[in-house]
Amino acid sequence: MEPDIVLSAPIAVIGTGPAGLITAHVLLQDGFSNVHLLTRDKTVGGVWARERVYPSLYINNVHGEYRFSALQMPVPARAEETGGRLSGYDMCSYMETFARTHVEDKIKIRFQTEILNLQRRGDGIWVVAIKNLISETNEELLYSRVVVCTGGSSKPYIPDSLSSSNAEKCQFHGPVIHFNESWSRMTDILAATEPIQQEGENRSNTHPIVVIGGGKSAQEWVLSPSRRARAEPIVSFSACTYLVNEGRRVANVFETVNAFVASPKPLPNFIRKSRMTGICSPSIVLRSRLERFLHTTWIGSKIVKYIWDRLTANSFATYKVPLNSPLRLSRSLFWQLRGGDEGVYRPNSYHSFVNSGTIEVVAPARAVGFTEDSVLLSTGERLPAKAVIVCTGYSSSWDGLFDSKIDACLVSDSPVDLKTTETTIAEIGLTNEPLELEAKVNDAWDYTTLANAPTVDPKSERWSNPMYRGIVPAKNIMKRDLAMNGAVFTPNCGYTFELCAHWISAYFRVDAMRLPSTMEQALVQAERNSMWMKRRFPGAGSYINQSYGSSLPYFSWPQAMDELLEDMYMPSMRSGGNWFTWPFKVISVDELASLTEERRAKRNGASAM
Ligand SMILES: Cc1cc2nc3c(=O)[nH]c(=O)nc-3n(C[C@H](O)[C@H](O)[C@H](O)COP(=O)(O)OP(=O)(O)OC[C@H]3O[C@@H](n4cnc5c(N)ncnc54)[C@H](O)[C@@H]3O)c2cc1C
Ligand SMILES: *[C@@H]1O[C@H](CO)[C@@H](O)[C@H](O)[C@H]1NC(C)=O
Ligand SMILES: *[C@@H]1O[C@H](CO)[C@@H](O)[C@H](O)[C@H]1NC(C)=O
Ligand SMILES: CC(=O)N[C@H]1CO[C@H](CO)[C@@H](O)[C@@H]1O
Repeated sequence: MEPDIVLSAPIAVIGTGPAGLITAHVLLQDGFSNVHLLTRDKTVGGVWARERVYPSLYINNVHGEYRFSALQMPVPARAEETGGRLSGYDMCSYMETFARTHVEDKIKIRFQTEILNLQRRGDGIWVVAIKNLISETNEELLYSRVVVCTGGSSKPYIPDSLSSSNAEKCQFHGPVIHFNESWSRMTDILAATEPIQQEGENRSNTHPIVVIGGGKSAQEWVLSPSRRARAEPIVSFSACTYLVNEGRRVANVFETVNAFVASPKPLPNFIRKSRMTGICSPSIVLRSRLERFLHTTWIGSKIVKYIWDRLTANSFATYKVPLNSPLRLSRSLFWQLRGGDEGVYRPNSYHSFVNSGTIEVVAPARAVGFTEDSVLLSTGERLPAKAVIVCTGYSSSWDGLFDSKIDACLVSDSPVDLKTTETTIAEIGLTNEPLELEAKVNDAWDYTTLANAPTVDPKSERWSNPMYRGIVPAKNIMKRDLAMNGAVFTPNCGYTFELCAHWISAYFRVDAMRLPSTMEQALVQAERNSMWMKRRFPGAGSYINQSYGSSLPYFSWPQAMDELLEDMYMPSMRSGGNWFTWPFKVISVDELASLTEERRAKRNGASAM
């Protein structure tokens, strides 16, 4: 195709979270002239949108880790004490500014537009069925290409037994709310419960708000209602007086809790922001001699184990977590995908409140249902409750997007014949079924650091993720008309989403790239990555969904990012350093600032030849 035809063809970018915003920005920078950015929200930011963030939300990242190269982020308040920890509001303001100055200066975002369904017609055109949430009408839009940036935390998952309809059946009349609505429905929650009248009052006389789940959302939430927070100065709750003054009794139920990292002082940048953690985590390819030493020799594995054990011990020590504390009901940091980063000690954090008994913990236990006035536990116990917050995670936001269940909602004179619609999902191969290609994958990954993996139910390992690099459905790779951004799971979303956006743009532009040359090769690579994910993070399939875990480099994200750069024939290892200093060099997203230019130069150089 002629370059100007490629560049002027309409592209839909779905979602205005960080991934959608940076994808639109990079495509526009790259010369695509017909980019449409759609979201069902009223404002930009996704998880960090103004309609979602709430006062006590602090994120796992510190200043500099979660931003894009085109815009600096102001240093957050009290950075010295907190190590630069970012709040939900910091993220929100940043995303709003980025959208205003780097996206909305070129295109108009279409808000309150829910995507119901994506289907590819026989002629290759994407038919995007949308619902206009203002006029309550349905419509179809046509695009040549689609980038799905709908996020990992936009479709709440609630097991049937804990749903509000089941609660009603069981005559439990208090509010039962998924975490995603906990802030917007705060008044209901508060109305259902009485505050503790004074310090030292016998708490067991009031029924608590029961928070179900041991993940980050559960923890963050229970922070706000605790009256203790009021007195503590380190993290500012000034915007939170509303909540804090409403001190409620809170009980948290979980089977296992997230592992966490904390240290008495903020970690220095040469550890926190360098390749250090990445090197100490085995990755799908061991790219350096140092990594091969650490992960394939006996002595290397001892060093790696020592480092992770120290980090864990140091974190427990920082919070003085007693040996019998439920906070120790976590998988080790090394094997865990959902570690929380607490940074430094905070007297008013979840962990402090559990230690002091301000937050009651019921664990290990699983909530399995309701009675009139309590939550039913797997242990047979009944936990009295007035209101319930269900923090059971999210399912894939791609579920249902590509299937034909929505056909009934389409406008009746739809030009799309139904037979075509049913085949989109099959055509792009976005299933969860193992591909049975194991025999074609040669890697055994007999790393010494992967010995003694935790055992998991083999049934839970019957899944596969047929995405190439976590970005493109492998089966669709030759078509170059569909990609996803936001599903490569790393602790540095800013860097990852920006680089994935470049990869997608290069892929759409048909730039010279290192790509599989056949669909079959792409499928084998996708299966290889699925096998690796199961090996590296056993059991992950039971809670990681496609839209936030299509690929799981996690700690080894710098290596995965280098691979993406090399896919575009761009220089990798951009943090530099010599043979001795490279592991300690700080990785900054500024390394990507000139990538559009570099890619343009390469493209022009190549076509001049
Ligand atoms: C409580 C909480 C804490 C977190 N903490 C951290 C952290 O500390 N560090 C970190 O890196 N990450 C954290 N995350 C993960 C967070 O999801 C990512 O940081 C980031 O927001 C993902 O960006 P995204 O653009 O992929 O998706 P999102 O931010 O989820 O944005 C998705 C966008 O897609 C839109 N959308 C979805 N479906 C449709 C549809 N059908 N039609 C139209 N629009 C649609 C949404 O409206 C939204 O605009 C946290 C998430 C939660 C919920
Ligand atoms: C929470 O999820 C439900 C179900 O998907 C959705 O209808 C609702 O709008 C979400 N709320 C927020 C605040 O995102
Ligand atoms: C608190 O109340 C419970 C039940 O009403 C009672 O069993 C318990 O002894 C009381 N505790 C204190 C410290 O008064
Ligand atoms: C691979 C997959 O789909 N995993 C999970 C997605 O999320 C739900 C709820 O957390 C799980 O039940 C799925 O197994």
